[in-house]
Amino acid sequence: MSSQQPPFTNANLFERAERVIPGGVNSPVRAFRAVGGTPRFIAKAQGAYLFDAEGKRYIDYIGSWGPMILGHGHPAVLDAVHAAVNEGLSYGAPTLREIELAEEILKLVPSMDQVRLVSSGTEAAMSALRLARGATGRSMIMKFEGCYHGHADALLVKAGSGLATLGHPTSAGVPADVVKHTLVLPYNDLAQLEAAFSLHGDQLACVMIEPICGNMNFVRGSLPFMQRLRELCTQHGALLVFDEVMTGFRVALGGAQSLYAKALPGFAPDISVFGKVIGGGMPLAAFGGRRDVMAQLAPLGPVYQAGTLSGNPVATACGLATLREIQRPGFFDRLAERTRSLTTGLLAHAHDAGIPMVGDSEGGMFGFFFTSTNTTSLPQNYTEVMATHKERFNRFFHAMLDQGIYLAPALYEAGFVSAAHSDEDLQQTLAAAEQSLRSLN
Ligand code: KE4
Repeated sequence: MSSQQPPFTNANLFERAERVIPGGVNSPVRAFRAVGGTPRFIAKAQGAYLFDAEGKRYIDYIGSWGPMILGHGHPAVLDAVHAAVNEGLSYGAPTLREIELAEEILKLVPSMDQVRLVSSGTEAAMSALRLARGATGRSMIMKFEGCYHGHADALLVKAGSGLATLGHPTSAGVPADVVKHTLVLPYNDLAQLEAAFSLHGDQLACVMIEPICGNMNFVRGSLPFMQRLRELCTQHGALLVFDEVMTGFRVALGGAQSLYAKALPGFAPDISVFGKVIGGGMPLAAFGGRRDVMAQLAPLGPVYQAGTLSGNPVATACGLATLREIQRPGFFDRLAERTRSLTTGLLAHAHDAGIPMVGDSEGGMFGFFFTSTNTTSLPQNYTEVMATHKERFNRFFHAMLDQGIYLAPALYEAGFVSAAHSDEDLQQTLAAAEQSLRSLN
């Protein structure tokens, strides 16, 4: 009998997938290569849970890498999607719902006067980059090591050998010519920031940054760093682009920028990029900014950007329902409290097991690191993150997975709690963590 029939196992599905899909996955991190083992093929999801092809239940702390802030299958979201589906899947024409979603996003992100909807975070970041270059007439851009802004060529760059040299591609297929305008600096490094701006400031179209970097698991941009970055961008006429694809509507209702604005009155990026939560699990992302900058976009201005499914009526219904739900009174207070209690619980069990661990959380996003020493300080940049204890992380990951706890399968990825995670789910998670951490000794 061919393997096309049940009983499905994760192993036989992975083997079958690898025959027809490169690496058996449609996005590399899903292949578990960083942690080893067999990826779980998910058959369905509900609330805080995923169910794999073998029927095993997992408490889900990936949430589709961020979008599922309400949990899976929220009734208000499903109702909105079902209603939208019945009105048609795609029109390729403007709709009322795109206006409603844009108005909702702009209400929550006052730094933006206008926003354009697209279908993925990569597309949003790539478009924001082109917009910044078009609006300033400059080619050079700056990003930070450890930040990921999707897989547009110009952003797949690692640091050059120094400030004078520009970036090198991190991927085959990206010509050196494409990334020669990209400067890559260490995250949170004030001295290098100053030096780079003194060398290149007046040539910079923009600086793109993850304000809290979830692609280094969980690293905050320090206040002095962010404040100085804002000042230098303003001083040199470079646009500050906040990539909030992961942090937007996740770490706070107004995203990470609202946290920096609280601490630094008047702080605001010039362009913001969103994704994940604003689509509620469907392909939808966005970029927006000041009106004068957005006016550069076609059909108004010379910067071309387009998309067949941009503002798709079903995706916008999903996103709008999600954004409305997260605005309910107390939503973020409860989510932040749950996420914080999970993180502090993990740290407490690690301490009791004699395993060095540091961690942090903001809103519904958290991260933890197995440190190589008994340091209590959090990693501040990519080098420090990658120096954490990978082998311990991987053993912990699998020990938790075996107990039905589904964490991100890489030490540089963040974790996410949803509104559907109950106290019992957190208690079960911490009980599994206590057992898993003891097994690391
Ligand atoms: P997408 O093209 O994957 O929708 O978004 C790209 C992107 C842009 N900016 C930030 C800050 C992001 O985190 C992402 C995508 N995040 C990864 C997880 N680190 C998505 C998971 C994956 O690649 O499969």
